[in-house]
Amino acid sequence: MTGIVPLDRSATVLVAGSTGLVGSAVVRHLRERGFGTVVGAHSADVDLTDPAATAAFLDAVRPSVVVDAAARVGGIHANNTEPVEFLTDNLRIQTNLFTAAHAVGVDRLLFLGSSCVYPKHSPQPIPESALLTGELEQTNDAYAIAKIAGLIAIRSYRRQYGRKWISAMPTNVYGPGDNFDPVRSHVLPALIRRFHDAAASGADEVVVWGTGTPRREFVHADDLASACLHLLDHYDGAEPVNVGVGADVSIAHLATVVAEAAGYTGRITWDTSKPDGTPRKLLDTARLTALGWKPGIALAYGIRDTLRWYTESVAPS
Ligand code: GFB
Repeated sequence: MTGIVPLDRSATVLVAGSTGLVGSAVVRHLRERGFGTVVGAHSADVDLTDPAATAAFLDAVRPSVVVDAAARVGGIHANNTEPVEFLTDNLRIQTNLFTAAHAVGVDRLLFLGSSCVYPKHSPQPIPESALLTGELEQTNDAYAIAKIAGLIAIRSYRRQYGRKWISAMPTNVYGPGDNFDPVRSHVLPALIRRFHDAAASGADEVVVWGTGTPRREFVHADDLASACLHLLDHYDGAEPVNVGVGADVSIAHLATVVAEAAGYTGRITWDTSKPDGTPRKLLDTARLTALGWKPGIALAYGIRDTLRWYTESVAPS
Protein backbone atom coordinates (compact mmCIF):
# COMPACT_ATOMS: atom_id res chain seq x y z
CA MET A 1 0.00 0.00 0.00
CA THR A 2 1.41 3.40 -0.94
CA GLY A 3 1.51 6.56 1.11
CA ILE A 4 1.65 4.90 4.54
CA VAL A 5 4.05 6.50 6.95
CA PRO A 6 5.29 4.24 9.78
CA LEU A 7 4.30 5.49 13.23
CA ASP A 8 6.48 8.15 14.80
CA ARG A 9 8.24 6.40 17.69
CA SER A 10 7.87 9.57 19.81
CA ALA A 11 4.05 9.46 19.45
CA THR A 12 1.93 9.01 22.56
CA VAL A 13 0.31 5.59 22.16
CA LEU A 14 -2.66 4.59 24.30
CA VAL A 15 -3.22 0.85 24.72
CA ALA A 16 -6.76 0.22 25.97
CA GLY A 17 -7.03 -3.06 27.85
CA SER A 18 -3.35 -2.90 28.80
CA THR A 19 -3.42 -5.61 31.46
CA GLY A 20 -5.17 -8.21 29.32
CA LEU A 21 -3.45 -10.98 27.36
CA VAL A 22 -3.27 -8.99 24.12
CA GLY A 23 -2.97 -5.47 25.56
CA SER A 24 -0.03 -6.35 27.82
CA ALA A 25 1.77 -7.98 24.88
CA VAL A 26 1.15 -4.86 22.78
CA VAL A 27 2.56 -2.60 25.53
CA ARG A 28 5.71 -4.79 25.80
CA HIS A 29 6.15 -4.92 22.06
CA LEU A 30 5.77 -1.16 21.55
CA ARG A 31 8.32 -0.42 24.30
CA GLU A 32 10.76 -2.94 22.83
CA ARG A 33 10.32 -1.28 19.42
CA GLY A 34 11.36 2.14 20.73
CA PHE A 35 8.09 3.84 21.57
CA GLY A 36 8.90 6.18 24.46
CA THR A 37 5.39 7.13 25.56
CA VAL A 38 3.11 4.13 25.87
CA VAL A 39 0.16 4.74 28.17
CA GLY A 40 -1.93 1.82 29.37
CA ALA A 41 -5.60 1.97 30.24
CA HIS A 42 -7.28 -0.74 32.25
CA SER A 43 -10.21 -0.88 34.62
CA ALA A 44 -8.27 0.60 37.57
CA ASP A 45 -7.34 3.66 35.45
CA VAL A 46 -10.63 4.31 33.73
CA ASP A 47 -14.02 2.63 33.36
CA LEU A 48 -14.32 2.40 29.59
CA THR A 49 -18.00 1.50 29.87
CA ASP A 50 -18.53 5.06 31.20
CA PRO A 51 -18.65 7.66 28.39
CA ALA A 52 -17.71 10.67 30.55
CA ALA A 53 -14.84 8.89 32.28
CA THR A 54 -13.51 7.66 28.92
CA ALA A 55 -13.73 11.14 27.40
CA ALA A 56 -11.93 12.70 30.39
CA PHE A 57 -9.19 10.05 30.28
CA LEU A 58 -8.43 10.58 26.59
CA ASP A 59 -8.59 14.33 27.03
CA ALA A 60 -5.88 14.02 29.73
CA VAL A 61 -3.66 11.55 27.82
CA ARG A 62 -4.07 13.14 24.35
CA PRO A 63 -2.78 10.13 22.41
CA SER A 64 -2.15 10.34 18.68
CA VAL A 65 -2.30 6.53 18.35
CA VAL A 66 -4.73 4.12 20.07
CA VAL A 67 -4.67 0.33 20.13
CA ASP A 68 -8.07 -0.95 21.26
CA ALA A 69 -7.47 -4.27 23.01
CA ALA A 70 -10.13 -3.58 25.66
CA ALA A 71 -13.02 -6.03 25.70
CA ARG A 72 -15.02 -8.41 27.82
CA VAL A 73 -13.64 -11.75 26.63
CA GLY A 74 -14.02 -15.39 27.54
CA GLY A 75 -14.23 -18.90 26.18
CA ILE A 76 -17.17 -20.73 24.70
CA HIS A 77 -18.96 -21.27 28.05
CA ALA A 78 -18.70 -17.63 29.20
CA ASN A 79 -19.86 -16.39 25.78
CA ASN A 80 -22.73 -18.85 25.70
CA THR A 81 -24.04 -18.14 29.21
CA GLU A 82 -23.48 -14.34 29.49
CA PRO A 83 -24.47 -13.02 26.04
CA VAL A 84 -25.99 -9.84 27.46
CA GLU A 85 -22.72 -8.66 29.05
CA PHE A 86 -20.65 -9.77 26.04
CA LEU A 87 -22.91 -7.70 23.79
CA THR A 88 -23.52 -4.60 25.88
CA ASP A 89 -20.14 -4.16 27.61
CA ASN A 90 -18.27 -4.53 24.34
CA LEU A 91 -20.58 -2.15 22.49
CA ARG A 92 -20.13 0.41 25.29
CA ILE A 93 -16.35 0.06 25.53
CA GLN A 94 -15.69 0.46 21.83
CA THR A 95 -18.30 3.20 21.31
CA ASN A 96 -16.94 5.26 24.20
CA LEU A 97 -13.37 4.78 23.10
CA PHE A 98 -14.03 5.68 19.46
CA THR A 99 -16.13 8.71 20.42
CA ALA A 100 -13.44 10.00 22.79
CA ALA A 101 -10.61 9.22 20.33
CA HIS A 102 -12.40 11.13 17.59
CA ALA A 103 -13.01 14.07 19.93
CA VAL A 104 -9.31 14.45 20.73
CA GLY A 105 -8.25 13.90 17.11
CA VAL A 106 -6.59 10.48 17.32
CA ASP A 107 -4.88 9.99 13.97
CA ARG A 108 -4.24 6.23 13.95
CA LEU A 109 -6.38 3.66 15.78
CA LEU A 110 -6.31 -0.13 15.56
CA PHE A 111 -9.42 -2.04 16.61
CA LEU A 112 -9.09 -5.72 17.47
CA GLY A 113 -11.96 -7.86 16.27
CA SER A 114 -12.17 -11.65 16.43
CA SER A 115 -12.43 -14.56 14.00
CA CYS A 116 -15.87 -15.34 15.44
CA VAL A 117 -17.26 -12.43 13.37
CA TYR A 118 -17.25 -14.72 10.33
CA PRO A 119 -20.21 -17.00 9.52
CA LYS A 120 -20.29 -20.41 11.19
CA HIS A 121 -19.98 -22.22 7.86
CA SER A 122 -17.43 -20.04 6.07
CA PRO A 123 -15.14 -21.25 3.29
CA GLN A 124 -11.81 -22.40 4.74
CA PRO A 125 -9.43 -20.67 5.04
CA ILE A 126 -11.74 -17.71 5.74
CA PRO A 127 -11.09 -14.59 3.66
CA GLU A 128 -11.98 -11.16 5.02
CA SER A 129 -14.66 -10.99 2.30
CA ALA A 130 -16.70 -13.67 4.17
CA LEU A 131 -17.83 -11.01 6.65
CA LEU A 132 -21.63 -10.66 6.78
CA THR A 133 -22.28 -13.45 4.28
CA GLY A 134 -24.05 -15.94 6.57
CA GLU A 135 -25.36 -17.06 9.97
CA LEU A 136 -23.13 -16.67 13.01
CA GLU A 137 -22.20 -19.45 15.45
CA GLN A 138 -24.86 -19.23 18.16
CA THR A 139 -22.59 -19.75 21.23
CA ASN A 140 -20.84 -16.43 20.53
CA ASP A 141 -23.25 -14.46 18.37
CA ALA A 142 -23.64 -11.65 20.93
CA TYR A 143 -19.88 -11.08 21.16
CA ALA A 144 -19.56 -11.39 17.37
CA ILE A 145 -22.29 -8.80 16.75
CA ALA A 146 -20.52 -6.35 19.10
CA LYS A 147 -17.25 -6.89 17.23
CA ILE A 148 -19.00 -6.53 13.85
CA ALA A 149 -20.44 -3.23 15.09
CA GLY A 150 -16.87 -2.19 15.92
CA LEU A 151 -15.70 -3.03 12.41
CA ILE A 152 -18.53 -1.05 10.86
CA ALA A 153 -17.76 1.85 13.22
CA ILE A 154 -14.12 1.86 12.05
CA ARG A 155 -15.23 1.91 8.40
CA SER A 156 -17.71 4.67 9.20
CA TYR A 157 -15.15 6.92 10.92
CA ARG A 158 -12.95 6.45 7.86
CA ARG A 159 -15.74 7.25 5.40
CA GLN A 160 -17.39 10.11 7.23
CA TYR A 161 -14.43 11.77 8.95
CA GLY A 162 -11.41 10.53 6.99
CA ARG A 163 -9.85 8.89 10.04
CA LYS A 164 -6.95 6.50 9.30
CA TRP A 165 -8.38 3.86 11.60
CA ILE A 166 -8.05 0.14 10.89
CA SER A 167 -9.29 -3.26 12.12
CA ALA A 168 -7.37 -6.48 12.73
CA MET A 169 -9.15 -9.83 12.97
CA PRO A 170 -7.11 -12.22 15.10
CA THR A 171 -7.70 -15.93 15.36
CA ASN A 172 -7.83 -17.51 18.86
CA VAL A 173 -5.10 -15.90 20.98
CA TYR A 174 -3.09 -17.54 23.79
CA GLY A 175 0.08 -16.97 25.78
CA PRO A 176 1.53 -16.13 29.19
CA GLY A 177 -0.77 -13.92 31.26
CA ASP A 178 -3.92 -15.56 29.88
CA ASN A 179 -7.01 -16.19 31.99
CA PHE A 180 -6.75 -19.73 33.41
CA ASP A 181 -10.19 -19.83 35.02
CA PRO A 182 -11.38 -23.45 34.68
CA VAL A 183 -14.84 -22.50 33.41
CA ARG A 184 -14.59 -19.03 31.84
CA SER A 185 -11.29 -19.36 29.97
CA HIS A 186 -10.54 -20.33 26.37
CA VAL A 187 -9.55 -23.87 25.51
CA LEU A 188 -5.76 -23.59 25.63
CA PRO A 189 -5.40 -22.14 29.13
CA ALA A 190 -8.18 -24.48 30.32
CA LEU A 191 -6.31 -27.54 29.03
CA ILE A 192 -2.96 -26.34 30.34
CA ARG A 193 -4.45 -25.97 33.79
CA ARG A 194 -6.35 -29.25 33.73
CA PHE A 195 -3.49 -31.40 32.44
CA HIS A 196 -0.86 -29.72 34.62
CA ASP A 197 -2.96 -30.09 37.75
CA ALA A 198 -3.84 -33.72 36.89
CA ALA A 199 -0.17 -34.59 36.35
CA ALA A 200 0.74 -32.87 39.63
CA SER A 201 -1.93 -34.71 41.63
CA GLY A 202 -1.45 -38.10 39.90
CA ALA A 203 -5.03 -38.14 38.55
CA ASP A 204 -5.71 -40.81 35.91
CA GLU A 205 -8.53 -39.08 34.00
CA VAL A 206 -8.88 -35.65 32.41
CA VAL A 207 -12.23 -34.55 30.96
CA VAL A 208 -12.17 -32.31 27.89
CA TRP A 209 -15.25 -30.52 26.54
CA GLY A 210 -17.13 -31.38 23.37
CA THR A 211 -16.32 -34.05 20.79
CA GLY A 212 -12.72 -33.07 20.05
CA THR A 213 -13.49 -32.68 16.33
CA PRO A 214 -13.63 -28.84 16.06
CA ARG A 215 -10.49 -27.30 14.64
CA ARG A 216 -8.94 -24.08 15.92
CA GLU A 217 -6.03 -21.87 14.87
CA PHE A 218 -3.94 -20.29 17.64
CA VAL A 219 -1.79 -17.18 17.51
CA HIS A 220 0.59 -16.33 20.36
CA ALA A 221 -0.11 -12.92 21.94
CA ASP A 222 3.46 -11.76 21.18
CA ASP A 223 2.96 -12.58 17.50
CA LEU A 224 -0.37 -10.75 17.51
CA ALA A 225 1.27 -7.70 19.12
CA SER A 226 3.92 -7.70 16.41
CA ALA A 227 1.21 -7.97 13.72
CA CYS A 228 -0.67 -5.01 15.25
CA LEU A 229 2.38 -2.75 15.03
CA HIS A 230 3.13 -4.01 11.52
CA LEU A 231 -0.39 -3.05 10.44
CA LEU A 232 -0.18 0.38 12.04
CA ASP A 233 3.13 0.95 10.25
CA HIS A 234 2.09 -0.45 6.85
CA TYR A 235 -1.69 -0.57 6.40
CA ASP A 236 -4.37 2.05 5.97
CA GLY A 237 -7.45 0.42 4.45
CA ALA A 238 -11.16 0.08 5.25
CA GLU A 239 -11.11 -3.72 5.07
CA PRO A 240 -10.18 -5.69 8.20
CA VAL A 241 -6.99 -7.76 8.09
CA ASN A 242 -6.96 -11.35 9.36
CA VAL A 243 -4.15 -12.25 11.78
CA GLY A 244 -3.38 -15.96 11.98
CA VAL A 245 -0.64 -18.49 11.57
CA GLY A 246 -1.95 -20.40 8.54
CA ALA A 247 -2.57 -23.78 10.21
CA ASP A 248 -5.10 -25.23 12.62
CA VAL A 249 -5.38 -28.31 14.86
CA SER A 250 -8.27 -30.40 16.13
CA ILE A 251 -9.15 -30.01 19.81
CA ALA A 252 -8.43 -33.76 20.20
CA HIS A 253 -4.90 -33.28 18.87
CA LEU A 254 -4.44 -30.15 20.97
CA ALA A 255 -5.37 -32.14 24.08
CA THR A 256 -2.66 -34.72 23.37
CA VAL A 257 -0.04 -32.01 22.76
CA VAL A 258 -0.89 -30.24 26.04
CA ALA A 259 -1.04 -33.56 27.94
CA GLU A 260 2.42 -34.49 26.70
CA ALA A 261 3.87 -31.05 27.51
CA ALA A 262 2.40 -31.28 31.01
CA GLY A 263 3.71 -34.82 31.57
CA TYR A 264 0.21 -36.29 31.93
CA THR A 265 -0.07 -39.97 30.95
CA GLY A 266 -3.61 -40.89 32.08
CA ARG A 267 -6.88 -41.18 30.12
CA ILE A 268 -8.55 -38.36 28.18
CA THR A 269 -12.38 -38.51 28.07
CA TRP A 270 -14.88 -36.21 26.34
CA ASP A 271 -17.84 -34.39 27.88
CA THR A 272 -20.14 -34.18 24.86
CA SER A 273 -22.77 -32.28 26.85
CA LYS A 274 -20.53 -29.21 26.36
CA PRO A 275 -20.86 -27.32 23.04
CA ASP A 276 -18.36 -27.71 20.21
CA GLY A 277 -19.02 -24.25 18.79
CA THR A 278 -17.84 -23.40 15.28
CA PRO A 279 -16.59 -26.53 13.45
CA ARG A 280 -13.59 -24.73 11.96
CA LYS A 281 -12.27 -21.16 11.65
CA LEU A 282 -8.91 -21.15 9.91
CA LEU A 283 -8.16 -17.65 8.67
CA ASP A 284 -6.94 -16.76 5.19
CA THR A 285 -3.91 -14.59 5.95
CA ALA A 286 -2.98 -13.70 2.35
CA ARG A 287 -3.66 -9.99 2.93
CA LEU A 288 -1.35 -9.81 5.97
CA THR A 289 1.31 -11.94 4.27
CA ALA A 290 1.26 -9.58 1.28
CA LEU A 291 1.93 -6.72 3.71
CA GLY A 292 5.17 -8.48 4.72
CA TRP A 293 4.30 -10.03 8.12
CA LYS A 294 4.64 -13.62 9.22
CA PRO A 295 4.31 -15.32 12.62
CA GLY A 296 7.43 -16.36 14.52
CA ILE A 297 6.16 -18.54 17.39
CA ALA A 298 5.37 -22.22 16.73
CA LEU A 299 2.40 -23.65 18.64
CA ALA A 300 4.46 -26.36 20.39
CA TYR A 301 6.91 -23.74 21.70
CA GLY A 302 4.09 -21.37 22.66
CA ILE A 303 2.30 -24.09 24.64
CA ARG A 304 5.48 -24.90 26.62
CA ASP A 305 6.07 -21.18 27.21
CA THR A 306 2.49 -20.69 28.46
CA LEU A 307 2.65 -23.86 30.59
CA ARG A 308 5.85 -22.58 32.21
CA TRP A 309 4.15 -19.25 32.98
CA TYR A 310 1.13 -21.06 34.46
CA THR A 311 3.41 -23.25 36.60
CA GLU A 312 5.36 -20.26 37.92
CA SER A 313 2.54 -17.73 38.27
CA VAL A 314 -0.82 -19.44 38.86
CA ALA A 315 -0.52 -23.14 39.69
CA PRO A 316 -1.08 -24.11 43.32
CA SER A 317 2.33 -24.95 44.88
O1 GFB B 1 -11.45 -21.68 23.19
P1 GFB B 1 -12.90 -21.87 23.16
O2 GFB B 1 -13.63 -21.62 24.41
O3 GFB B 1 -13.49 -20.90 22.08
O4 GFB B 1 -13.25 -23.37 22.70
P2 GFB B 1 -14.17 -20.87 20.64
C1 GFB B 1 -12.67 -23.97 21.59
C2 GFB B 1 -13.08 -25.43 21.48
O5 GFB B 1 -12.43 -26.15 22.54
C3 GFB B 1 -14.57 -25.73 21.61
C4 GFB B 1 -13.36 -26.98 23.20
O6 GFB B 1 -14.91 -26.74 20.71
C5 GFB B 1 -14.69 -26.23 23.05
O7 GFB B 1 -15.78 -27.11 23.26
N1 GFB B 1 -12.93 -27.21 24.59
C6 GFB B 1 -12.54 -28.41 25.09
C7 GFB B 1 -12.88 -26.31 25.58
N2 GFB B 1 -12.28 -28.30 26.40
C8 GFB B 1 -12.47 -27.02 26.74
C9 GFB B 1 -12.34 -26.30 27.96
O8 GFB B 1 -12.01 -26.83 29.01
N3 GFB B 1 -12.59 -24.96 27.92
C10 GFB B 1 -12.96 -24.33 26.76
N4 GFB B 1 -13.17 -23.01 26.80
N5 GFB B 1 -13.13 -24.99 25.60
C11 GFB B 1 -14.54 -18.46 21.42
C12 GFB B 1 -15.69 -17.51 21.38
O9 GFB B 1 -14.97 -19.55 20.73
O10 GFB B 1 -13.39 -17.99 20.73
C13 GFB B 1 -15.29 -16.13 21.62
O11 GFB B 1 -16.68 -17.97 22.27
C14 GFB B 1 -14.01 -15.72 20.95
O12 GFB B 1 -16.32 -15.31 21.22
C15 GFB B 1 -12.94 -16.77 21.08
O13 GFB B 1 -14.24 -15.45 19.59
C16 GFB B 1 -11.69 -16.43 20.28
O14 GFB B 1 -13.10 -20.80 19.61
O15 GFB B 1 -15.17 -21.95 20.43
